[in-house]
Amino acid sequence: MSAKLKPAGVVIGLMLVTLSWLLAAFSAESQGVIVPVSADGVQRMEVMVDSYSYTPNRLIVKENVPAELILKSVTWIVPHNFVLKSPDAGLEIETDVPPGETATIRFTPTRSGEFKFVCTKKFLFFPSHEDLGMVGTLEIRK
Ligand SMILES: [Cu+2]
Repeated sequence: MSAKLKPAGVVIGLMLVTLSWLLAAFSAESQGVIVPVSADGVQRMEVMVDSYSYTPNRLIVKENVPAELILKSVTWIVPHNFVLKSPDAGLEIETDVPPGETATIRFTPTRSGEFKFVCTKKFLFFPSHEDLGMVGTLEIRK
């Protein structure tokens, strides 16, 4: 293969990744995504963090099974975070996701229900990211 073809391959690859994210976002909005259990018994999923969205934005996990969310920022400048405070369900999460970086959160949900997570970042007098739609739902099933 010639070296000239490589950039085209990268572009096509990035387009496919973007397309799969868009499809995930579309299906996530309608019914949510069941977080799969990995071989090590952990419910694990990547969540794309962008301005101003989480993709997928409705995550479904089982209670009393350890979970791990890998938050991947795809922004260049804007910092985000992931905040979910519901101590009665074993959830006390506040994690920064700097631009272009990845943050991993681990928790074990202890109570079924629906819990809202948000980005609480805000720049000066602009609306908060939550107000701009940067919200999601963690659904915990028995
Ligand atoms: Cu944000």
